Amino acid sequence: MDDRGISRRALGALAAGGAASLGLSGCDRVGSTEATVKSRQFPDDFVWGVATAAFQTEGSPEADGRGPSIWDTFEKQPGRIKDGSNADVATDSYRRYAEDVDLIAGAGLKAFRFSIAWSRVLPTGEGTVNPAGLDHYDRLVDACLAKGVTPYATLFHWDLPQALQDKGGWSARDTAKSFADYAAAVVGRLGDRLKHVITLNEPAVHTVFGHVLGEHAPGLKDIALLGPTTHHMNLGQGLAIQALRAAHDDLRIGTTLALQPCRVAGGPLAFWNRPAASGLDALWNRAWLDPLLKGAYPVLMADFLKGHLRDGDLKTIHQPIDFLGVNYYAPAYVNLDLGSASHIAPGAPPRGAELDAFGRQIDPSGLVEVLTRIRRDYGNPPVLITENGCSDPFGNGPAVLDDGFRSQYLRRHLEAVKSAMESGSRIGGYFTWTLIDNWEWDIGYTSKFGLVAMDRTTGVRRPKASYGWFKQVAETGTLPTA
Ligand code: IFM
Repeated sequence: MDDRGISRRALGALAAGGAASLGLSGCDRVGSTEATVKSRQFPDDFVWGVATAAFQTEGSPEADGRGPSIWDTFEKQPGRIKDGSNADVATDSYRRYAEDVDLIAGAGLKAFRFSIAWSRVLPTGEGTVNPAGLDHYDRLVDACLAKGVTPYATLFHWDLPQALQDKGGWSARDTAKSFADYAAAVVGRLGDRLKHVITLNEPAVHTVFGHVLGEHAPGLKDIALLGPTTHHMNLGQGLAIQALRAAHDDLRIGTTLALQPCRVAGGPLAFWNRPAASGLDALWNRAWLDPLLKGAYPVLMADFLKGHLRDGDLKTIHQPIDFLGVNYYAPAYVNLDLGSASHIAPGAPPRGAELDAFGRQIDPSGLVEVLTRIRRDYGNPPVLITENGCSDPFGNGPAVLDDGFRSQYLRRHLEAVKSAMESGSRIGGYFTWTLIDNWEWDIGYTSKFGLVAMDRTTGVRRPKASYGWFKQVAETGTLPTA
């Protein structure tokens, strides 16, 4: 660490730790992770939905003039994807979207969060719009509306057009402007029916895993990219919100952040870990929340951002939003490591912690912590839980159809949501991740997060027990006790 916050070398050590470094701890023991609720009844207008993403589900990479994205490039590079798979078919949802919408409506869900593939709309990311690519989303939006399902479209869920990456991707300032143009093209065609738009999905994950750790596309490992990538995604979001509102004044616009409490790892010298935890919190949570909701970057980001901020940028980024999307899976724990050059090191989960298939701690209290912070420190904006869910045990085996563990995971996190609501948080909905077992980025098909299993040979979908469980919750608005 240096006196201006996390140093470039400091983040380099996180890179060395890999993915696990961002979510694990060395806490001594686990405290209670449960949230308590006064009532198990959600409001009538609470939105129940599922979330998906284009690259993880659509397949049909060459259909109707789609251009390649950075994930098409990345998945073909040897050794990048754990099981050597690609997303050429995924859940085949480009062709089977109507079946997906039927499954959503069949579960009594009233909302579908999907993402739009930028390179279907603009094959090179900019320039001439490809109407055939937009036709797909036109059909999808209409299919949702016909079934009483409200579409929520995410504009960027990590699949940047490769042609833009060739010009520097998000580390280039021009990409922010291209993103706003793309946003305008989407609502220019769909905005008469698509009223809920989410600008970015988990930009911290895309920045850190894609540009610093090299584990996601575009596969870069360069700490110098952290500042420009963060800033240009924030700037692009601000410009996109302006463009969206200029096109249609009745849109409900939000963004989706992967928020994690950055807890100080335990042990006898726990207090030493505080600066490291603050550093991670700055680049993972506050680098996105603060400029959007407060109009300023955290001081700890100053070193990274040097030379990239221009006059007026923060004003552009500080746009009013209609909701903040929160994706929550687990807390992070951080160690200070005097033995490493950076002084920052990953911990391990607390002893005795309950872990999901990712090795992430199952801790609903972390969601309460995140929601409490948004309420107390950020003016209590309206919130949607835009992702939460868990995977079957990893591997290539069949999906677990009798997935009581998933219903329990959802129930416990919904208790956290309800508990925060009872404390005053303005939470309007909950989207579980995800509908159908899909392609999980660098680990391919080895994880299964769906309420529905899919036979990858035939494409046939088969609801799991959790599908029926979630249906009952959505239809009654009542959370069972078990
Ligand atoms: O599959 C991902 C999704 O794309 C973004 N949020 C986390 C999910 C599960 O890891």
